[in-house]
Order: sequence, then C-alpha cells, then structure tokens
Amino acid sequence: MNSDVYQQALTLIESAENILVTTHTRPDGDACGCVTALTEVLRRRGKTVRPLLLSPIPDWYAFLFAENVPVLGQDVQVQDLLGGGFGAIDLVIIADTNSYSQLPQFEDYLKQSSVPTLVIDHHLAADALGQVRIVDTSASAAGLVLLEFLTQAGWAIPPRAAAGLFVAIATDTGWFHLSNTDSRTLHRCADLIDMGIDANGLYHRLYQSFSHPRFNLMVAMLNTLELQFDGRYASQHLRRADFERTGAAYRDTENLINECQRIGSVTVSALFMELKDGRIRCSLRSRPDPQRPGKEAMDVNEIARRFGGGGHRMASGTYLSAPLEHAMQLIHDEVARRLP
Ligand SMILES: [Mn+2]
Repeated sequence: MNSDVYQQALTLIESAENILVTTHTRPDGDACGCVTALTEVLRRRGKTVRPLLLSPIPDWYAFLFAENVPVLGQDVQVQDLLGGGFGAIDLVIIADTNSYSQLPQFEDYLKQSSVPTLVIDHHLAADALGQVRIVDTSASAAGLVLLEFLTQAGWAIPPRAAAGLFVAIATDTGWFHLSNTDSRTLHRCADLIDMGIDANGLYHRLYQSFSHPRFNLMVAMLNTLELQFDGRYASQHLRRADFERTGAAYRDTENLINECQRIGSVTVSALFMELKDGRIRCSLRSRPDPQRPGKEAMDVNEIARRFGGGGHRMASGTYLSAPLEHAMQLIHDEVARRLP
C-alpha cells in the first residue's frame, strides 16, 4: 500500500475527535470484525468512537462487540446523524465496502454531509467513495487491510480488536480454505495468534453454534437443491414460509450457500431468498472447474452487476424485483450463457 495514502489516513484520524465507524448492510464477519477493531483501537487512542450498523447484526457476531451497536433506520435516523442527535461526527470510517448500493440510508447522510470519509476496503473501486481510500483488492479481507494499516501506524491492538480482525480475515477466507488464502493472510493471522487470540474458541462460536431454527432453515434450503448442467450449477431457494415455519431470521442465511459446494461437480451456485418486501435476494458463488485446469472461475460478479448488484468475481449478490420463479430463470439464463 502506498505510504502517501497511509499518511493521509493517519492525518484524518489524528485530527478527528469524534469518529463514526460503519460498514455495509447485511454485515458479515469481515464487516463486524473491522467495526469492532476500529472502535476498540481508536478508543484506546483517546477518540470518541460511535459504531453504527446499517442492518441488524447476526446473533453469532454479537460477542465481538463490547456494546449493543445501534442500527440506522431502527435506533438512529439519518436526521439524527445530520442534526447532531447521534453526537458530534468529524470523521466517518467505512470498512469493507466502497459502494453506495451497500450503504442504504447512510448514502443519504454521506451525500448531505461535509464530514470527511475514510474507506478501508478490499473490493474493486465502485463509487470512488471517500476523501481517502485504503483499498487493496489483492487483500483477502478488509480486516487484513486494516490490520496492516494499524501495524504500520504502530497502534496498540487490544484483545477484542485482535479477535475482531482474526474473525474478519478467517470468515472472508472460509476459515483459510478459499482461494484467497495466501501466505500474507496466514502471516498476519499468525501475528494475531501471537497476540493471544483463541482461534479454536472463535471457530466454535462461529461454526458450531447454530440455533435450532437456523439449522432447520438450512435443512429447508438443502431440500430445494436442484443441480443443472451436468451438476455444475446448483440452485437453491428459501421462501418467506420457510422463515416463518422455522422461526429463523433472514440474517440466518449467511454462508448457507456454501453448503452445496460439498458436491464435487458444482462450480456455480445460487441461493434465492424471498424478502418481506417481495424482492428476491440472490447470492452467487463460483469456483474453478477441476475438469478445466488453469481456467478461471465464472465471473458471477458480472452477473450480479447486470441486475444492479455486485461483490467479487467468485462471491457476489444482487436483488431482483421479480417473483421467485422468474428470478431463478433470469439467473439460470445468465449462468447458461457463461458455462463452457
Ligand atoms: Mn470483506
């Protein structure tokens, strides 16, 4: 990372007293880990830090935070941010996204406010959001970008921040099995283990602590599995009735899409979820085809972008304003066009 950007980021942070820290809607482990790490580290630096989430945090990440983090649109309104009702704000830090579409409502605040914004991210530049951007698309997680910045700054990383950073990196790499797991990732995580984090304890809390409703939701999803194109495309869905019957929440769907990748033939997968507002949330995953060595995985980000969404080449998602069956057909057709 070029040191000019680090220097600009340091200057922004050092000259701020009141810092709002946020991340993308539907916060995942990387998002939550970055928010808790920034909050803890900057408080230790004497800053007043106000973490804010844009949608409710999944239950299994709540332990990362020392407090109940307010949610925009629920506990706090855009007017509070603009009018001082949320307290003074002289710097905004956004982690793990740089696109307005991932910042519902907060986008309105950003566009109406003159407060400087620092972005710490690993996604392809989308909206050139923020005065200063520490964006490294070669990093496996925003948590890795943040950890390297904090290390470079020489700032103390308290235990809760170290745990947050480890969870950020570990979850974005599928606990170190996805193709973004490089030696840089493992070296930095070794540093965190040296700081005393309990990797095994964190794994148990995150992956072996399903609620019964969430487990039942996974079973419902698995029962909808359809394999197409010689087993290369896996499609699954969840209807509103599945959520109602199991008592699971929408946020309980995180990572469930990855289950079908246990099937060896699957190279592309989609999970469709019916939302309360009638839209369909579609998550997409891809991976290289073992039958075609040397060939890249399908670019599912390109598919998501066609429908106004986005993410990464091998993990992306979008919203579709169509009935479930129609949404499934739209994505099916895009997948079909791209399969060799
Ligand atoms: Mn991430």
